[in-house]
Amino acid sequence: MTIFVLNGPNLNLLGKRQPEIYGHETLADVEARCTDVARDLGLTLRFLQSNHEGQLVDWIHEARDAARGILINAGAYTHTSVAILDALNAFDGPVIELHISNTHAREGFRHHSFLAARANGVIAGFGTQGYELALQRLHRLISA
Ligand code: CA2
Repeated sequence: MTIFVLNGPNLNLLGKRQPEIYGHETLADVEARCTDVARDLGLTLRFLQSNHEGQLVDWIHEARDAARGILINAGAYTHTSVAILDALNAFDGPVIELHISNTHAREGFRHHSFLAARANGVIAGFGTQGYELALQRLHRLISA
């Protein structure tokens, strides 16, 4: 049961800038915690990050044959990318959209998500703990 965990632009800087918004954990810390949770749930993870929209689209295409579910923090592409929405629409399994911060408590341009219409659920504002919650939900959805 493989899950793709996709992280979009600038998330490679997690833990290195703006800790008041995104916390102190690095993306490597998040990956380590996700790997522990996944092991307990019997999931296999591919944990990926790119600053490039097309790379994220390519990984979503790859997930069509290689993954049962997708957890995606598309970063700022959440608010701009019809291409990522189209790619997710071509994926058959469950998709959870995740944001570390509560995007609804931030600037107006972060309130709209192009991806939310495709997502089975959206997690926002739970910090990096949201990744664990999303994995638990994906596990439930693909085990049902
Ligand atoms: O809250 C989230 O997870 C976001 O997806 C993060 C994106 C932002 O554009 C979304 O509106 C909400 C930004 C990721 C930038 O990550 C950084 C982390 C540390 C330092 C600088 C940027």
